[in-house]
Amino acid sequence: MSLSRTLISSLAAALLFLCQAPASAGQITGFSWFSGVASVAGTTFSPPVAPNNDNAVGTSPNSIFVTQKDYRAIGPVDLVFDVTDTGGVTEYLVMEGVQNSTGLDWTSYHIELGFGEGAGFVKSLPGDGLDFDSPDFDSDLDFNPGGFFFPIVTASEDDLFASGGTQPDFSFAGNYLFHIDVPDGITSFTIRQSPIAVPEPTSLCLLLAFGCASLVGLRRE
Ligand SMILES: [Ca+2]
Ligand SMILES: [Ca+2]
Ligand SMILES: [Ca+2]
Ligand SMILES: [Ca+2]
Repeated sequence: MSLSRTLISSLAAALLFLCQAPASAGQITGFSWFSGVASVAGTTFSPPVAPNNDNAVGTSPNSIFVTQKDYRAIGPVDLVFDVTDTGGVTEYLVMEGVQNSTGLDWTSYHIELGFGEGAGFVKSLPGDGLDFDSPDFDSDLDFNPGGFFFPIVTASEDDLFASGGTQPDFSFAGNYLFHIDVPDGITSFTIRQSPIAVPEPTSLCLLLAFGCASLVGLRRE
């Protein structure tokens, strides 16, 4: 067989394979992350074992695993996922480990859905199909987006606020868990996450010092 015929045969076989490859709705095909305040390690995802499982009750067997996000300062981390568009809504369980290396205690944690990253981040709209298992939130066996540090969760379609506790400086939680619904009609989406900290100790000291100085000033008048 000549080289050109071999090449054509190989191309034909490759095209046949691509045409026969099964497509899954909302299948995640790529991942990247953006942040000026943190590092992200060990992110894995597999083809969904149960595509089009919206809206199944209970923990989704489709999963995204982020081993660790290590925050060095307060600010957002944008996890951007590429997805295929094939005809349904697939629900994923997102599992993350979160390290606080910011030098500050956190009082709450905010997770948002949207598109793009950094200054170009655009919030997901109500009713666009991309959501935190809204409106039923019926996969709440693991509805624990703030790990064991934050037991109180306020959920809406595109926002999760976890609070009611403190994640101390230099601590790690390996069980940030939440569900997302990934629809058709998009080529990518973003999970933005931001810790919220108590005021910096230096700022508090400055405020206290300013307050004391003011009182001294008042007493002298
Ligand atoms: Ca939405
Ligand atoms: Ca759902
Ligand atoms: Ca939904
Ligand atoms: Ca569900």
